[in-house]
Amino acid sequence: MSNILILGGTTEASALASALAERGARAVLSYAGRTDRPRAQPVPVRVGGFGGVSGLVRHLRDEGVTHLVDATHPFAATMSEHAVAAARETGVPHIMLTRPPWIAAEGDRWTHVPDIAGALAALKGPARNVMLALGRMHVDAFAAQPQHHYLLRFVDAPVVAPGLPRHALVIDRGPFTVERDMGLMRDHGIDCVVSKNAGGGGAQAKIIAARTLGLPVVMIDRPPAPAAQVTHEVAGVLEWLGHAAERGV
Ligand code: 3Y8
Ligand code: NAP
Repeated sequence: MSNILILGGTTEASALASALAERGARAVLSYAGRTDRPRAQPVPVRVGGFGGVSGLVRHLRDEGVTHLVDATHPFAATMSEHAVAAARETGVPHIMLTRPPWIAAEGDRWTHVPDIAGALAALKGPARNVMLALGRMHVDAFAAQPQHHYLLRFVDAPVVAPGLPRHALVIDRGPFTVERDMGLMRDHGIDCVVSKNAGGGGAQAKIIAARTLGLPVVMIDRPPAPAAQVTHEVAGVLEWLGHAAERGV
Protein backbone atom coordinates (compact mmCIF):
# COMPACT_ATOMS: atom_id res chain seq x y z
CA MET A 1 0.00 0.00 0.00
CA SER A 2 1.47 3.37 -1.09
CA ASN A 3 1.97 6.13 1.43
CA ILE A 4 2.88 9.28 -0.53
CA LEU A 5 4.34 12.47 0.94
CA ILE A 6 3.83 15.57 -1.25
CA LEU A 7 5.99 18.59 -0.43
CA GLY A 8 3.47 21.23 -1.47
CA GLY A 9 2.89 24.98 -1.68
CA THR A 10 2.19 25.21 -5.42
CA THR A 11 -0.71 24.91 -7.84
CA GLU A 12 0.77 21.67 -9.17
CA ALA A 13 1.01 20.17 -5.68
CA SER A 14 -2.68 20.92 -5.10
CA ALA A 15 -3.59 19.38 -8.47
CA LEU A 16 -1.62 16.25 -7.61
CA ALA A 17 -3.33 16.00 -4.21
CA SER A 18 -6.72 16.13 -5.95
CA ALA A 19 -5.71 13.48 -8.49
CA LEU A 20 -4.48 11.15 -5.74
CA ALA A 21 -7.58 11.73 -3.60
CA GLU A 22 -9.77 10.83 -6.61
CA ARG A 23 -7.83 7.57 -6.92
CA GLY A 24 -8.18 6.77 -3.24
CA ALA A 25 -4.41 6.82 -2.85
CA ARG A 26 -2.96 7.43 0.61
CA ALA A 27 -1.18 10.79 0.56
CA VAL A 28 -0.24 13.65 2.86
CA LEU A 29 0.49 17.20 1.64
CA SER A 30 3.11 19.15 3.55
CA TYR A 31 3.28 22.95 4.00
CA ALA A 32 6.14 24.91 5.58
CA GLY A 33 3.57 27.03 7.43
CA ARG A 34 4.46 30.30 5.72
CA THR A 35 0.89 31.53 5.38
CA ASP A 36 -1.91 32.01 7.89
CA ARG A 37 -4.56 29.99 6.06
CA PRO A 38 -3.04 27.62 3.52
CA ARG A 39 -5.48 26.27 0.95
CA ALA A 40 -7.52 23.32 2.19
CA GLN A 41 -6.60 20.04 0.55
CA PRO A 42 -8.56 16.82 -0.24
CA VAL A 43 -5.84 14.82 1.55
CA PRO A 44 -4.48 15.15 5.11
CA VAL A 45 -2.12 18.12 5.55
CA ARG A 46 0.91 18.57 7.83
CA VAL A 47 2.33 22.03 8.49
CA GLY A 48 5.86 23.05 9.55
CA GLY A 49 9.49 22.23 8.83
CA PHE A 50 10.85 18.74 9.37
CA GLY A 51 14.06 19.88 11.11
CA GLY A 52 16.55 19.68 8.26
CA VAL A 53 17.55 16.54 6.38
CA SER A 54 17.73 14.44 9.55
CA GLY A 55 14.23 15.50 10.53
CA LEU A 56 12.90 14.59 7.09
CA VAL A 57 14.72 11.21 7.22
CA ARG A 58 13.09 10.52 10.58
CA HIS A 59 9.68 11.58 9.25
CA LEU A 60 9.98 9.32 6.18
CA ARG A 61 10.88 6.35 8.36
CA ASP A 62 8.41 7.02 11.22
CA GLU A 63 5.50 7.56 8.81
CA GLY A 64 6.46 4.67 6.53
CA VAL A 65 6.48 6.97 3.49
CA THR A 66 6.80 4.88 0.30
CA HIS A 67 7.09 7.73 -2.26
CA LEU A 68 8.36 11.31 -1.89
CA VAL A 69 7.07 13.90 -4.40
CA ASP A 70 8.78 17.30 -4.22
CA ALA A 71 6.16 19.64 -5.68
CA THR A 72 7.55 22.77 -4.03
CA HIS A 73 8.15 26.06 -5.84
CA PRO A 74 11.29 26.30 -8.03
CA PHE A 75 12.70 28.88 -5.60
CA ALA A 76 12.25 26.57 -2.60
CA ALA A 77 15.80 25.37 -3.23
CA THR A 78 16.64 24.31 0.33
CA MET A 79 13.59 22.08 0.64
CA SER A 80 14.38 20.45 -2.70
CA GLU A 81 17.98 19.77 -1.72
CA HIS A 82 16.85 18.25 1.57
CA ALA A 83 14.31 16.05 -0.22
CA VAL A 84 16.97 14.59 -2.55
CA ALA A 85 19.34 13.97 0.38
CA ALA A 86 16.68 12.34 2.58
CA ALA A 87 15.42 10.15 -0.28
CA ARG A 88 18.98 8.99 -0.96
CA GLU A 89 19.60 8.23 2.74
CA THR A 90 16.37 6.26 3.18
CA GLY A 91 16.04 4.74 -0.29
CA VAL A 92 12.51 6.19 -0.61
CA PRO A 93 11.70 6.72 -4.34
CA HIS A 94 11.70 10.45 -5.13
CA ILE A 95 10.50 12.61 -8.01
CA MET A 96 10.25 16.38 -8.52
CA LEU A 97 7.04 17.86 -9.93
CA THR A 98 7.93 21.31 -11.18
CA ARG A 99 6.99 23.61 -14.03
CA PRO A 100 9.26 24.72 -16.85
CA PRO A 101 10.59 28.29 -16.60
CA TRP A 102 8.79 30.95 -18.59
CA ILE A 103 10.48 31.78 -21.90
CA ALA A 104 10.33 35.36 -23.22
CA ALA A 105 7.73 35.68 -25.97
CA GLU A 106 7.12 38.27 -28.70
CA GLY A 107 6.74 41.67 -27.04
CA ASP A 108 8.38 40.71 -23.74
CA ARG A 109 10.96 43.25 -22.48
CA TRP A 110 12.84 41.10 -19.95
CA THR A 111 16.16 41.77 -18.23
CA HIS A 112 17.42 38.46 -16.81
CA VAL A 113 19.20 38.67 -13.44
CA PRO A 114 20.57 35.72 -11.43
CA ASP A 115 19.20 36.64 -7.97
CA ILE A 116 17.80 39.36 -5.70
CA ALA A 117 21.15 41.23 -5.71
CA GLY A 118 21.00 41.25 -9.52
CA ALA A 119 17.47 42.64 -9.39
CA LEU A 120 18.67 45.42 -7.06
CA ALA A 121 21.50 46.32 -9.45
CA ALA A 122 19.00 46.45 -12.33
CA LEU A 123 16.96 49.03 -10.35
CA LYS A 124 19.78 51.59 -10.10
CA GLY A 125 18.78 55.00 -11.45
CA PRO A 126 16.02 57.59 -11.10
CA ALA A 127 12.81 56.95 -9.19
CA ARG A 128 10.26 54.66 -10.85
CA ASN A 129 7.00 52.94 -9.92
CA VAL A 130 8.10 49.32 -9.44
CA MET A 131 5.76 46.34 -8.95
CA LEU A 132 7.75 44.07 -6.62
CA ALA A 133 5.81 40.82 -7.05
CA LEU A 134 8.18 38.69 -4.96
CA GLY A 135 6.04 38.18 -1.88
CA ARG A 136 7.21 39.10 1.59
CA MET A 137 10.47 37.26 2.27
CA HIS A 138 12.88 39.43 0.25
CA VAL A 139 11.22 42.86 0.34
CA ASP A 140 13.49 44.60 2.86
CA ALA A 141 16.55 44.12 0.60
CA PHE A 142 15.01 46.69 -1.78
CA ALA A 143 15.57 49.47 0.78
CA ALA A 144 18.97 49.60 -0.96
CA GLN A 145 17.13 51.35 -3.81
CA PRO A 146 14.83 53.62 -1.72
CA GLN A 147 14.21 56.11 -4.53
CA HIS A 148 11.49 53.98 -6.13
CA HIS A 149 7.82 53.76 -5.21
CA TYR A 150 7.17 50.03 -4.72
CA LEU A 151 3.87 48.20 -5.20
CA LEU A 152 4.05 45.13 -2.95
CA ARG A 153 1.74 42.08 -2.92
CA PHE A 154 1.73 39.75 0.09
CA VAL A 155 -0.41 36.71 0.84
CA ASP A 156 -1.01 37.83 4.44
CA ALA A 157 -1.00 41.25 6.14
CA PRO A 158 2.50 41.70 7.62
CA VAL A 159 2.98 41.99 11.39
CA VAL A 160 5.73 44.57 10.79
CA ALA A 161 5.32 47.22 8.07
CA PRO A 162 7.67 46.66 5.11
CA GLY A 163 11.01 48.49 5.51
CA LEU A 164 10.62 50.50 2.29
CA PRO A 165 10.17 54.31 2.58
CA ARG A 166 7.70 54.57 -0.33
CA HIS A 167 5.38 51.65 -0.94
CA ALA A 168 1.80 50.57 -1.43
CA LEU A 169 0.75 47.12 -0.17
CA VAL A 170 -1.86 44.80 -1.68
CA ILE A 171 -2.90 41.70 0.28
CA ASP A 172 -3.93 39.01 -2.17
CA ARG A 173 -3.18 35.39 -2.97
CA GLY A 174 -2.94 33.97 -6.47
CA PRO A 175 -3.67 32.57 -8.92
CA PHE A 176 -4.15 36.07 -10.40
CA THR A 177 -5.78 37.17 -13.66
CA VAL A 178 -4.28 39.25 -16.45
CA GLU A 179 -7.16 41.73 -16.27
CA ARG A 180 -6.74 42.30 -12.54
CA ASP A 181 -2.96 42.61 -12.83
CA MET A 182 -3.28 45.08 -15.71
CA GLY A 183 -5.73 47.12 -13.63
CA LEU A 184 -3.33 47.07 -10.69
CA MET A 185 -0.43 48.20 -12.90
CA ARG A 186 -2.48 51.00 -14.44
CA ASP A 187 -3.87 52.18 -11.06
CA HIS A 188 -0.34 52.44 -9.64
CA GLY A 189 1.31 53.83 -12.79
CA ILE A 190 3.70 50.88 -12.79
CA ASP A 191 6.66 51.31 -15.18
CA CYS A 192 8.67 48.23 -14.18
CA VAL A 193 7.85 44.75 -12.81
CA VAL A 194 10.23 42.54 -10.78
CA SER A 195 9.40 38.83 -10.87
CA LYS A 196 10.86 35.41 -10.09
CA ASN A 197 10.83 33.00 -12.98
CA ALA A 198 8.33 30.82 -11.14
CA GLY A 199 6.88 29.22 -14.25
CA GLY A 200 3.39 27.77 -14.25
CA GLY A 201 0.12 29.60 -14.55
CA GLY A 202 -0.50 30.81 -10.99
CA ALA A 203 1.99 33.68 -11.10
CA GLN A 204 2.02 34.28 -14.85
CA ALA A 205 -0.74 36.93 -15.02
CA LYS A 206 1.67 39.78 -14.22
CA ILE A 207 4.06 38.66 -16.97
CA ILE A 208 1.31 38.69 -19.59
CA ALA A 209 -0.05 41.96 -18.19
CA ALA A 210 3.42 43.57 -18.45
CA ARG A 211 3.79 42.29 -22.04
CA THR A 212 0.38 43.70 -22.97
CA LEU A 213 1.20 47.09 -21.42
CA GLY A 214 4.72 47.08 -22.92
CA LEU A 215 6.36 47.25 -19.47
CA PRO A 216 9.93 46.07 -18.77
CA VAL A 217 10.32 43.07 -16.46
CA VAL A 218 13.35 42.32 -14.27
CA MET A 219 13.23 38.50 -14.37
CA ILE A 220 15.03 36.66 -11.57
CA ASP A 221 16.22 33.32 -12.93
CA ARG A 222 15.60 30.32 -10.73
CA PRO A 223 18.33 28.71 -8.64
CA PRO A 224 19.85 25.48 -10.02
CA ALA A 225 17.69 22.44 -9.26
CA PRO A 226 19.29 19.38 -7.62
CA ALA A 227 19.98 16.35 -9.82
CA ALA A 228 16.81 14.28 -9.60
CA GLN A 229 14.05 12.69 -11.66
CA VAL A 230 11.73 15.51 -12.80
CA THR A 231 8.33 15.70 -14.41
CA HIS A 232 6.36 18.79 -15.44
CA GLU A 233 2.96 17.11 -15.31
CA VAL A 234 0.74 15.55 -12.64
CA ALA A 235 0.25 12.68 -15.12
CA GLY A 236 4.01 12.10 -15.00
CA VAL A 237 3.82 11.55 -11.23
CA LEU A 238 0.82 9.21 -11.55
CA GLU A 239 2.67 7.18 -14.18
CA TRP A 240 5.79 7.13 -11.99
CA LEU A 241 3.71 5.93 -9.02
CA GLY A 242 2.10 3.19 -11.08
CA HIS A 243 5.51 2.40 -12.55
CA ALA A 244 7.15 2.35 -9.15
CA ALA A 245 4.37 0.09 -7.84
CA GLU A 246 5.01 -2.36 -10.73
CA ARG A 247 8.65 -2.52 -9.58
CA GLY A 248 7.26 -3.38 -6.16
CA VAL A 249 9.01 -0.49 -4.39
C1 3Y8 B 1 2.71 28.74 1.86
C2 3Y8 B 1 0.04 28.08 0.24
C3 3Y8 B 1 -2.18 26.52 -4.49
C4 3Y8 B 1 -0.81 27.15 -4.58
C5 3Y8 B 1 -0.88 28.58 -5.06
C6 3Y8 B 1 2.15 28.83 -7.70
C7 3Y8 B 1 0.95 29.79 -7.60
C8 3Y8 B 1 -0.56 31.16 -6.23
C9 3Y8 B 1 1.80 32.95 -7.30
C10 3Y8 B 1 2.74 37.67 -7.39
C11 3Y8 B 1 3.53 36.41 -7.11
C12 3Y8 B 1 5.11 34.41 -4.75
C13 3Y8 B 1 4.49 33.81 -3.45
C14 3Y8 B 1 3.18 33.15 -5.24
C15 3Y8 B 1 2.30 32.40 -5.99
C16 3Y8 B 1 0.70 30.28 -6.17
C17 3Y8 B 1 0.54 29.16 -5.14
C18 3Y8 B 1 1.88 31.04 -5.55
C19 3Y8 B 1 3.94 34.35 -5.74
C20 3Y8 B 1 0.94 30.05 -1.30
C21 3Y8 B 1 1.03 29.16 -0.08
C22 3Y8 B 1 2.21 29.41 0.58
C23 3Y8 B 1 2.92 30.40 -0.15
C24 3Y8 B 1 4.25 30.93 0.26
C25 3Y8 B 1 4.60 32.18 -0.46
C26 3Y8 B 1 5.99 32.77 -0.16
C27 3Y8 B 1 6.12 33.77 -1.35
C28 3Y8 B 1 5.45 33.02 -2.51
C29 3Y8 B 1 3.70 34.83 -2.66
C30 3Y8 B 1 -1.31 28.66 0.66
C31 3Y8 B 1 -0.23 31.01 -1.30
C32 3Y8 B 1 5.64 35.81 -4.54
C33 3Y8 B 1 6.25 33.51 -5.30
O1 3Y8 B 1 4.58 35.71 3.35
C34 3Y8 B 1 5.32 34.77 3.06
O2 3Y8 B 1 6.26 34.34 3.79
C35 3Y8 B 1 5.09 34.13 1.71
C36 3Y8 B 1 6.11 33.44 1.19
C37 3Y8 B 1 7.08 31.72 -0.13
C38 3Y8 B 1 7.55 34.11 -1.73
C39 3Y8 B 1 8.20 35.09 -0.84
O3 3Y8 B 1 9.45 35.12 -0.93
O4 3Y8 B 1 7.48 35.79 -0.09
N1 3Y8 B 1 4.70 31.92 -1.88
N2 3Y8 B 1 2.21 30.80 -1.23
C40 3Y8 B 1 3.41 27.44 1.48
C41 3Y8 B 1 3.93 26.70 2.70
O5 3Y8 B 1 3.70 27.14 3.84
O6 3Y8 B 1 4.57 25.64 2.47
O7 3Y8 B 1 -1.31 29.59 1.51
O8 3Y8 B 1 -2.32 28.14 0.14
C42 3Y8 B 1 0.93 29.17 -2.53
C43 3Y8 B 1 1.02 29.81 -3.87
N3 3Y8 B 1 1.62 30.95 -4.11
O9 3Y8 B 1 -2.27 25.45 -3.83
O10 3Y8 B 1 -3.13 27.04 -5.10
O11 3Y8 B 1 1.90 27.64 -7.78
O12 3Y8 B 1 3.31 29.33 -7.69
N4 3Y8 B 1 3.55 32.83 -3.98
C44 3Y8 B 1 6.60 33.78 -6.76
O13 3Y8 B 1 6.14 33.01 -7.62
O14 3Y8 B 1 7.33 34.76 -7.01
C45 3Y8 B 1 3.08 35.64 -5.87
O15 3Y8 B 1 2.35 38.36 -6.41
O16 3Y8 B 1 2.54 37.98 -8.58
P1 NAP C 1 12.97 26.82 1.29
O1 NAP C 1 13.69 28.12 1.53
O2 NAP C 1 13.45 25.91 0.22
O3 NAP C 1 12.93 25.94 2.64
C1 NAP C 1 13.30 26.49 3.90
C2 NAP C 1 12.82 25.51 4.96
O4 NAP C 1 11.38 25.58 5.03
C3 NAP C 1 13.09 24.03 4.64
O5 NAP C 1 14.41 23.67 4.98
C4 NAP C 1 12.04 23.33 5.49
O6 NAP C 1 12.36 23.41 6.87
C5 NAP C 1 10.85 24.27 5.31
N1 NAP C 1 9.97 23.89 4.19
C6 NAP C 1 9.95 24.41 2.93
N2 NAP C 1 8.94 23.89 2.21
C7 NAP C 1 8.32 23.00 3.03
C8 NAP C 1 7.20 22.14 2.87
N3 NAP C 1 6.49 22.11 1.72
N4 NAP C 1 6.84 21.34 3.93
C9 NAP C 1 7.53 21.40 5.09
N5 NAP C 1 8.59 22.22 5.33
C10 NAP C 1 8.97 23.00 4.29
O7 NAP C 1 11.40 27.07 1.09
P2 NAP C 1 10.63 28.48 0.78
O8 NAP C 1 11.17 29.07 -0.46
O9 NAP C 1 10.63 29.25 2.08
O10 NAP C 1 9.17 27.94 0.46
C11 NAP C 1 8.33 27.58 1.55
C12 NAP C 1 7.02 27.09 0.99
O11 NAP C 1 6.41 28.10 0.17
C13 NAP C 1 7.13 25.84 0.13
O12 NAP C 1 5.98 25.05 0.33
C14 NAP C 1 7.09 26.39 -1.28
O13 NAP C 1 6.57 25.44 -2.21
C15 NAP C 1 6.14 27.55 -1.11
N6 NAP C 1 6.36 28.60 -2.10
C16 NAP C 1 7.58 29.21 -2.13
C17 NAP C 1 7.78 30.20 -3.10
C18 NAP C 1 9.08 30.95 -3.18
O14 NAP C 1 9.11 31.92 -3.93
N7 NAP C 1 10.10 30.53 -2.46
C19 NAP C 1 6.74 30.53 -4.00
C20 NAP C 1 5.50 29.86 -3.90
C21 NAP C 1 5.33 28.88 -2.95
P3 NAP C 1 13.16 22.22 7.65
O15 NAP C 1 14.59 22.39 7.22
O16 NAP C 1 12.92 22.50 9.11
O17 NAP C 1 12.58 20.91 7.18
